[in-house]
Amino acid sequence: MNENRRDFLKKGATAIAATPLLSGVTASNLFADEVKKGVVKNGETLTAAHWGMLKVTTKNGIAVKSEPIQKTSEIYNPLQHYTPDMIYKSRIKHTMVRKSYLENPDSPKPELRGIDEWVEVPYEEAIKLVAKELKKTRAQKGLQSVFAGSYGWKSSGNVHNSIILLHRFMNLSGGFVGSLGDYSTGASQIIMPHVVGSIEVYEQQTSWPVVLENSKVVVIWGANPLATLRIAWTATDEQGFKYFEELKNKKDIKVIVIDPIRSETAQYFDKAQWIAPVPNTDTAMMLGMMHYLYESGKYDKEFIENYTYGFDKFLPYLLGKTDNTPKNLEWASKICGIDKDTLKELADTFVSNRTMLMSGWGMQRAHHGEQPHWAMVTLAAMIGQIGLPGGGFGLSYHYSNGGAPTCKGAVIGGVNSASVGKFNEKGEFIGTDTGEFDKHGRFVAKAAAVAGTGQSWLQKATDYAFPVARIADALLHPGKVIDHDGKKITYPDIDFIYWVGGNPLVHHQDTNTNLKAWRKPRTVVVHEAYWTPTAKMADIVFPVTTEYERNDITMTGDYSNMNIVPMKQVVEKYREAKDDYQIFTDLCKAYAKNLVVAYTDNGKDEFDWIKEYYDAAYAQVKAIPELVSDMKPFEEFWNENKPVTFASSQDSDNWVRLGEFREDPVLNALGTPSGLIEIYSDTIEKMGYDDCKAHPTWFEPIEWLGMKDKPAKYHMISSHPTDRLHSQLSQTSLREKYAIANREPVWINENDAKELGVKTGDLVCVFNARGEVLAGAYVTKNIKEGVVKLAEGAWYDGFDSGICKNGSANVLTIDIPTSKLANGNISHTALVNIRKYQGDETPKLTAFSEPKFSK
Ligand SMILES: Nc1nc2c(c(=O)[nH]1)N[C@H]1C(S)=C(S)[C@@H](COP(=O)(O)OP(=O)(O)OC[C@H]3O[C@@H](n4cnc5c(=O)[nH]c(N)nc54)[C@H](O)[C@@H]3O)O[C@H]1N2
Ligand SMILES: Nc1nc2c(c(=O)[nH]1)N[C@H]1C(S)=C(S)[C@@H](COP(=O)(O)OP(=O)(O)OC[C@H]3O[C@@H](n4cnc5c(=O)[nH]c(N)nc54)[C@H](O)[C@@H]3O)O[C@H]1N2
Ligand SMILES: [Mo]
Repeated sequence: MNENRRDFLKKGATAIAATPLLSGVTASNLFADEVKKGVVKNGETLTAAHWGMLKVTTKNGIAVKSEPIQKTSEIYNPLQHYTPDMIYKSRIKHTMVRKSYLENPDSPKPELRGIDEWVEVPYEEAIKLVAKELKKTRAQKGLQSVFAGSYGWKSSGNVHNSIILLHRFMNLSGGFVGSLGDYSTGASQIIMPHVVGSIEVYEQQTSWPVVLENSKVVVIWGANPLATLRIAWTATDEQGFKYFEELKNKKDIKVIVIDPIRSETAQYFDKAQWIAPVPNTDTAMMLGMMHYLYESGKYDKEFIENYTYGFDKFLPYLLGKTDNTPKNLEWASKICGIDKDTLKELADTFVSNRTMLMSGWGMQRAHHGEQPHWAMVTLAAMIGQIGLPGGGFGLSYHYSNGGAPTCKGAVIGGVNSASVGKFNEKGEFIGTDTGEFDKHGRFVAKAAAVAGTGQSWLQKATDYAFPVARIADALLHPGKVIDHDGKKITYPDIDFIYWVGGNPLVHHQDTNTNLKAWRKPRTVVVHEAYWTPTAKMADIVFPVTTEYERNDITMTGDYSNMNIVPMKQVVEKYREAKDDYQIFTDLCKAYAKNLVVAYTDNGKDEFDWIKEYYDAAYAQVKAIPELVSDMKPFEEFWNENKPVTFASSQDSDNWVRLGEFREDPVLNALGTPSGLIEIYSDTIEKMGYDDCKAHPTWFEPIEWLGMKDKPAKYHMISSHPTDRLHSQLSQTSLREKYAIANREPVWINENDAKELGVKTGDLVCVFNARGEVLAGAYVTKNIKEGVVKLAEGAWYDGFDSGICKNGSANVLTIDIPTSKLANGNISHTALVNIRKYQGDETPKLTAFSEPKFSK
């Protein structure tokens, strides 16, 4: 999985984490006896999840209650209250193997995946089976046939990081094919480096205190922070909520929300102006404003002159010299559906007030998703406030507490993915490119191997890594050559999939095509805690512990890096569930002699790792006097049941994104070829792509409301779910609060609903040429006419009938790339039809039930 996603944090983390791993301290002397290890049978235990620092109450060893440990704002986060359900509902109880696979792994009837019966097998037998079949695949088909990119949101915790643990196992045991980029910002993270020299989407934002003091207008453009800030990649500290609450209380800042949906955020800012464009037309809307600013001479000529490159080469397009179509307000208005006076007024408001354009990522998860953020940066450049306090653009205020000032403190390291193993002719593990056994038989990894969790895991398979959202295409079309950001990539021939910490049968677009793709390889292995659709589509499933059944450590933030939290085991391990770390440790033992020594770094258990990361951070705090904190020695920290909290510095409170560039664009040049903001990119021009030109361009999406001969009537937006993290928390009783007709709700505009004869509470079919789902109608005026919303992440429930009974949005989405440049997914580009469900009997929901077991 893409690790530069979390780069801002990792730069520090890897540097610190690297040191102790080299130090040759033995596992046994790392551990102090006084640490309290057992679970508290009756009482409160501190842990953390993506959705915050949690206090979980146990009674007689059973988790009964879960609450946040602190309150940073009045904004309620329901996700924090369902830990008991996460421990006890829809769990996988035993190690299971699909019947046909068990009968004959060489001819396992992959077409029966998802429909076949399951057989319970002893854990040790399954371990041997996986080791054997993995070795077989590598021997027969090469390492390029083993895919372990394994994208997903897993759980918090720096030790039990299932995906890195998988990469570590796959690397040390011989190598694998990984993936590039992520689903979140597939388009932006590739285009932004060409435009501003950095990925922007995971970078620290102009600090909130600066925004609150200086901005006069805040535009929340295609973002829903009241929902998306309920979680963070590490664990949220809810600083984002605190600042959005302060924004609401600031009477002198005007808030504008631009979104086809009047989201929870738009509703929270009840005085905000709500502008609802036709989905996927923001680029046209922005071009219209740019045209107006240019023609009226109101744009900042000096900024364009001094800080940008290629405006002159973009102008002929803007003015219509190249295509006879001036991108004026009339033109824009026809496409985006906002009248031209409103567009003009918006542009005037932006240039005449200190304006912060805060954008989410929804609009770049669309066909030609490279364009809206490029257009936004260009618009911001014309407004001329980039690098000024409270002005410009920000692409991460809605995510993981972006803009919360970074604290001055130490950073906790994490387990790394090591590098590719080597074996002797007897098949014994003898070391890696960067690590070897010393004369005492201890494995010593050198700096290169442990320096970060970056792309080192691709070493041998680099030629075969492909953009993450091309997975189904790659499975279906081995050998196909695709374009990607100026390079050519050849798909590998995948015959073995190993997935942990993600739910690809739910997260990937066009489920019916995806199902076909997943029925191609010979072997699919999955570690899951729950019977998710991905677990149901596997051949071998190992039940894993949840984060509440093991010990770990995490930071919070992610930008703030505010706390270090002990994640303490809340309850005993559920049934046969084992930690991912345990399973990989056992696989190492079964796979090759000595492999386990390298894998466990000479026998470390979870506490050895936790203490090692903590101690490294502690040493840093002690060595650098400015890093003041209440950090204590590990044993005290662990036993105390409290987080360590760091404070921000004045520097980070006052930080302005691109401020240094504005001060001196020569000395602080951007990482673009010109060193300036590139409105025109010669690099992209040279690629010669027809679907991504050298400047921001309006392209018609493959499906949208303004197209001729629409294949379906409504534009479906599959937003991130407010009451889940993707598919996580689906099976909890929180679902009862939002499900309609016991299905995922679909938002329908009241006028559309009238025409359809549908009212709130009705069971409806949402369908198009790609598939069909059942959903519960929610009729509202909080969505633009012609647009419907079906949040992503509902567990797919269509193995038996082909129709998803649980409203999984991706049954309806399109699996093509944003463009040849970025190959991002286009989740938010899809037209659908709706009709009221007509059958006599309501199909029974089986999304959360166990699959068929063989007697
Ligand atoms: N239509 C549509 N589709 C989308 C999107 C969209 O906007 N619209 N958004 C996309 C985006 S941005 C993303 S990031 C993806 C998210 O897609 P995913 O990250 O795949 O979604 P999650 O539901 O978080 O899946 C994580 C899984 O890991 C499991 N898990 C948790 N902890 C552990 C562990 O310790 N070990 C193991 N082995 N497993 C564990 C959980 O039970 C869960 O099933 O979805 C993408 N899909
Ligand atoms: N509660 C919760 N929080 C989450 C997640 C979750 O699953 N649950 N997922 C996390 C992850 S992995 C990610 S990547 C982020 C995702 O963060 P985002 O990508 O920002 O989230 P989305 O919900 O996809 O889209 C945000 C808003 O964009 C709007 N939108 C969609 N298309 C368009 C368009 O064409 N134009 C305009 N103007 N607006 C549009 C949607 O209506 C929505 O309100 O959220 C993170 N936070
Ligand atoms: Mo994401």
